[in-house]
Amino acid sequence: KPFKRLLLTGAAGGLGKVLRDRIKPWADVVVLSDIADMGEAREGEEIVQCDLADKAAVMKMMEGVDAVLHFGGISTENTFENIMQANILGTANIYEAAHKKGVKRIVFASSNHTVGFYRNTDYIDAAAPTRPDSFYGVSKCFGEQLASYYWDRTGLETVSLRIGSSFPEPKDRRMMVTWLSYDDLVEALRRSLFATRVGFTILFGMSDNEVAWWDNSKASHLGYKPKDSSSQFDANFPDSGEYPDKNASVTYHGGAFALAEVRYKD
Ligand code: NAI
Ligand code: 15L
Repeated sequence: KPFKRLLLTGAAGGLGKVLRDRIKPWADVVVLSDIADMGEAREGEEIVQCDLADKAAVMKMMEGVDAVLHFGGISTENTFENIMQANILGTANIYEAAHKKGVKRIVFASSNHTVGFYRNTDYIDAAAPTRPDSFYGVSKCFGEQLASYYWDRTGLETVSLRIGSSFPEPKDRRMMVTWLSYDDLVEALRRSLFATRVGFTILFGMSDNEVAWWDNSKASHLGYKPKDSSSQFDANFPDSGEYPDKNASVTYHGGAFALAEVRYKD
């Protein structure tokens, strides 16, 4: 198998549960990590339950690891304090430990909310300035900047996968544009882990949907070619034909995250 030890953080989460079995062919041992319970270790698995904000625990968990799929953290908007611990400090710990333990490559589960304040009339690529729509989005921008810094400073490579909406099916009209099927997610990870050189690369995680807001030409060296399309769900979300659309959540790439009422209040 290509890796001896592959670390997956966020293993108890929605995507972590999907990935748990599907990444097995890539490593002798998959190290599964989360702050939440992950059940029993199965064959070829090791389980480390810890808080990513705990630097010593992260350092220990990184021992002997070849590559990291960093999916752990808070995955929607929250207080800055909570985001700071899980996503900002947590990701900084992952990078420092990875560097210290000689990890070669990280795939960072970034998010479309790094650019959530672009509008549905904007078509952007990886060179577009970030426009985060939430503290959550800001924390993902921070993770991407760490990736850039560690690449330039230490040679640790990262693909920042700016995931759109990775669920079994699109749940609304916006997700017809942002949807990333699980099969395409796995393919994006496969390409990100096994492309010869990635340096610091940003890849938008979307399927081959009919409408796109994001241009992946700056990541063409990964050779990622999605196979699915949200068009199979067309009948579920007919276009209203109105402009501007009454459904304000389709105005911004980040959807409802960009709407004022989502602003997190203590
Ligand atoms: P999720 O919320 O289901 O999973 C995240 C996991 O991280 C949870 O199991 C949680 O217990 C764990 N976690 C939270 N704080 C932690 C801490 N301090 N220490 C250790 N573990 C901690 O989210 P989901 O949907 O599985 O997403 C996984 C990753 O992908 C997240 O980083 C999310 O931001 C990112 N992502 C997901 C998208 C999607 O469509 N599902 C879209 C864009 C990004
Ligand atoms: C994300 O970043 C979230 O983790 C996920 O729960 C969805 O909200 C997704 O983006 C999205 O924008 O649809």
